[in-house]
Amino acid sequence: MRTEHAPTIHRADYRPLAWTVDTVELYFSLDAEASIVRNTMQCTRQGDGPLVLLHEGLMREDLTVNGAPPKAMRDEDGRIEIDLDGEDAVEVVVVTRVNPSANTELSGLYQSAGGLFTQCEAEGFRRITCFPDRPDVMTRFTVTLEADRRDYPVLLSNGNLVEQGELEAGRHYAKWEDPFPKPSYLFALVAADLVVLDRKVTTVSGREVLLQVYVEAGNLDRADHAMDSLVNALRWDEETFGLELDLDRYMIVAVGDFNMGAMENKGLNIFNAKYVLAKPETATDVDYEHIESVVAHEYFHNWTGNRVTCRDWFQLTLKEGLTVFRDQQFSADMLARAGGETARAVKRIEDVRVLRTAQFPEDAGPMAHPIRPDAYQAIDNFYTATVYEKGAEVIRMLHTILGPEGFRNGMDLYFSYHDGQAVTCDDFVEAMSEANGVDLDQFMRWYSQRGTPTVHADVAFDGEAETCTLTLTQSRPDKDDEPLQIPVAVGFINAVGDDIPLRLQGEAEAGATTRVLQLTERQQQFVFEGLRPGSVPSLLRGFSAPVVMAINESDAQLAFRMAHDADPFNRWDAAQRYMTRTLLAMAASDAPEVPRAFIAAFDTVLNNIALDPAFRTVALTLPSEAYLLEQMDVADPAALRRAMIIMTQTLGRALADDWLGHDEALAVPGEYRYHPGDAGSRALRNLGLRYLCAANDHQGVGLAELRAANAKNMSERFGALMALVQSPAVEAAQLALTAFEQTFGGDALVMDKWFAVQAAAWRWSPEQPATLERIEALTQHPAFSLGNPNKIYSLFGSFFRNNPAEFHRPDGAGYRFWADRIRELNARNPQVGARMARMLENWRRYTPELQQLAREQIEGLLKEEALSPDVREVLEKALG
Ligand code: B3K
Ligand code: ZN
Repeated sequence: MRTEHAPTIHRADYRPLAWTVDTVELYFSLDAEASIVRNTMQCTRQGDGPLVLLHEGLMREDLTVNGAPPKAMRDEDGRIEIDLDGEDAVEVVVVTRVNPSANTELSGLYQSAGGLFTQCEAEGFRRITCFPDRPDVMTRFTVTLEADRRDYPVLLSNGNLVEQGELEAGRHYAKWEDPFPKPSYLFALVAADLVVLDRKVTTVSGREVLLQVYVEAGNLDRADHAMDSLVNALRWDEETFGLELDLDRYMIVAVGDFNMGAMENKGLNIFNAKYVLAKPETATDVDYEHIESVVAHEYFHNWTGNRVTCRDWFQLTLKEGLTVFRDQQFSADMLARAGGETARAVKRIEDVRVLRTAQFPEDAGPMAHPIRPDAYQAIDNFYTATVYEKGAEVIRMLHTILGPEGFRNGMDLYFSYHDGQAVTCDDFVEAMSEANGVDLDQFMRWYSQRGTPTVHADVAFDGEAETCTLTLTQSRPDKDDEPLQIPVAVGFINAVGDDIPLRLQGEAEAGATTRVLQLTERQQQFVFEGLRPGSVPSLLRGFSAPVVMAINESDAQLAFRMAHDADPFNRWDAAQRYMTRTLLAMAASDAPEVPRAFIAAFDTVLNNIALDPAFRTVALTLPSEAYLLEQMDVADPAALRRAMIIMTQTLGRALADDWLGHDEALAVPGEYRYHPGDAGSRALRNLGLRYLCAANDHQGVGLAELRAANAKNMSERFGALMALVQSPAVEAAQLALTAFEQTFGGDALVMDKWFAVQAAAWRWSPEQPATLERIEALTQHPAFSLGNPNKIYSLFGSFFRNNPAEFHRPDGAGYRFWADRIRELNARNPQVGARMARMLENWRRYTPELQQLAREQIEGLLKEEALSPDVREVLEKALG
């Protein structure tokens, strides 16, 4: 492991390399303990300076230039520089030895369940061989894999299989050629004992291509949904963007141990098994939805990321923000196709919920950075919600500003200019600008601003003239003198709840009911004609920009919009605002109570059967605690938790008959199918069980017990289990957990859920054991393993992230537990360790007592000598 102090890398320091690699031939003699990698590179000069090769933790056995040891070579801090004065082209050969079984970081070549896999983004390739391991070096790869046939019957790499055969001593080989030049981060290999699901499809231009999903033996019955998702993604990209699959063969491989979700390696995507495997008995509706979107995301990278890649890692959002936007649009289209426009709106709501829960706090904390950062120490720390989710919102604003056609024209121009290149975010925005003849210089500020901007709205009616002046004022936390271009979608609702056609001053007649205003100055006024006082504004419809919209609204106005806003996103948002203010007031009160008017507004939505169950579910789900804590002046997890408990119990008790009635009415008959309509019904029933069980309602608990034991699909089974665990019905919960464990103990992915639900458990009464004690015991469970990232995320991640009141315990035990886990993970898997380290980065937001306890732990960790750069960067920034 690297333990030195990592230097800070600055975006402004980017320089092209003097040498590039045109072709590389890799020969892997694979073995779990000692794999030999022979790397032959044809390098050519493209500027002045030495040839640079990067490496990390490698045993180097040989290095030659044109067949001889290099004459002038320096090798320091993982960087080899070879002076080659007078040369313009050389052949460099490097031989290295790597031990996949000892690779606990899961970066580079590593072992999982007896198979060998790679993960190279961002800088894992240098852990396999010495190479100019940067995205701006694009190379044609030929790869030969040689391994024992019995242990590793399947040998895969990028591109097309050109040769395979038997060798002596039970070994065999396969040779792969990737016709497209690519950066080293997209290299991949797999050598494992796997089974495969094949499907052939014909692309839009009439080429037949082979799609494959590789899984462990016994999991073939869980691969269909991933395959269907892949086919849908392929079609969607053809139809929406005119982008076709460029290879004859496209493979997805599921692996049990993986640091993140999945990886878009050219033609050979490697996936966390969690985002591949699904069947009704083991996967929930949410799992199905995630699989569809992650499969699509990686597939879409083939054009946005692989064919056109990033010049340097600062440009990460060029591929990630754009590809998240594309996968969001794809999922929305898929959902709408099956479930209508509400399903599309629910998807948008879910995406914004993620943004507000994960990205807003990040943007207000010590790791805040622009979607294109200016500096980093460990690039792996910058695969963030900001780069991904806020990055996607920035692309969405372009889509809104330019319209779908203008956006498509911009994409076409982008590919026509940059196919096969490694480029920057400026190149992308310039293509959008040129294709549309629109100046986007001001828009470009979104790439360098950090912190969530706020737009204040003030509405003034002139009753006599029947005009309404909407004054919008923007402020940004970093630089207030450089206003952003912010598209603000607005509507107005009349007294009976209908949307009003809008006429802006100067327009001859009224037009659409939702208008997108372009806010480009610090303050701007927009005058609407023909609007009566009392019309209710509905602002930032569809969440048209990643900002906080601040407007004074009474509870009554929020309740009105909850019931009538024609924009489903804003209807949901009105509910969120009402819930947020109510919960915060309760958290601040000595005798918290849920106001009656609130219950009535909630009741109205619950019983409005004209609304899809999926929509009612999101509208009636309380905001996440992470989001709520962010809204408190001083984050007080204990006070908030008390309010949350009273709120859930009250809504369960006061509306028990309604919940029970809907539960019965919404039962989904027949075989399980993944369909937004069915999923919505199941979700509303699950939500009902949560409120009922929280209130310890007899009938509700009984229903949950039955369903946890007998439901035919995991959505209902797990929904019921969660309702029991998240309730004062301690005994029923324990019985259900034990039964669940007996049924699914051998299924790693299902057990991840079992760990997660316990880690997130609230304490409903002082008699209940503390969640932390439970977690400590669970670390000894045979299904738990520190080497498996999914287990870390399930047990520890869920606790740190989703259970603030138990994590931020007043005695500091949660923080001590956190620090011990960081110590262990830092040594074993720094990427995962750094992610866990980030869970306490916003410690300054908490009460003074908690701050003191958190600071002690962070300072204690920073005294450790062997901190990885990843973990160190996070902790140092946290301490400021
Ligand atoms: N590009 C990968 C993420 C790699 C993370 C490296 N620490 C997955 C994705 O965004 O598609
Ligand atoms: Zn991605």
